[in-house]
Amino acid sequence: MIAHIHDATLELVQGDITEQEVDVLVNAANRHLAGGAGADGAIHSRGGPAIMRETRRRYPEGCPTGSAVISEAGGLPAKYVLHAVGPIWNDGQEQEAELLANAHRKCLELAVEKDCDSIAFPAISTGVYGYPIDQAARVALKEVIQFLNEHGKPGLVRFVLFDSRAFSQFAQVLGELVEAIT
Ligand code: AR6
Repeated sequence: MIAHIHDATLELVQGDITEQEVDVLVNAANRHLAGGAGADGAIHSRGGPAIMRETRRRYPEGCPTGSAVISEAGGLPAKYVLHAVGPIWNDGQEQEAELLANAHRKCLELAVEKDCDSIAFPAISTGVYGYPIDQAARVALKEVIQFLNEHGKPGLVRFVLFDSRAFSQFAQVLGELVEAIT
């Protein structure tokens, strides 16, 4: 599914984040940048140890929730990996939406700062961190649409949804949001 926001393209695909040929891949990381399961496990396993070496050296304190840090992409088909730390879901009582939106915005800011024109996000926080997928989709897509409306770039923002349920939830929310703004 594709939507055009100004000159930029917002795209939803079902697939594996590590297979995306874009300038920047976003990782769903943890505050310690310690590696883990899910998208994080796949990125480190396919990207190789150079990624962890760089994050350990540059970010020994890790990364706060709601933010992101950048590293090289090792063997992945991208220039950079952005390690974004989404919130752990706690019934929506702990500023989860704000933190999730901030993590997306920080990734977009870093991509633009590095002159990267394409970026792929997984559905941050919706796996191990338990964020309900429909609510996460609304927060993530709204933030991206707002950023593209304000900045007109990156030229391609792709959400890579791992399974058909996540894809259909994102597609439904994107349909509603695009209808609301056109
Ligand atoms: N490509 C795209 N999406 C994926 C992939 C993949 N290869 N693998 C899983 N997903 P998660 P979180 C989906 O758990 O919830 C890690 O251990 C998955 O189905 O990767 O932010 C970190 O180290 C889900 O929809 O990230 C942290 O400790 C989405 O990616 C913690 O998990 C996010 O699931 C972060 O939890």
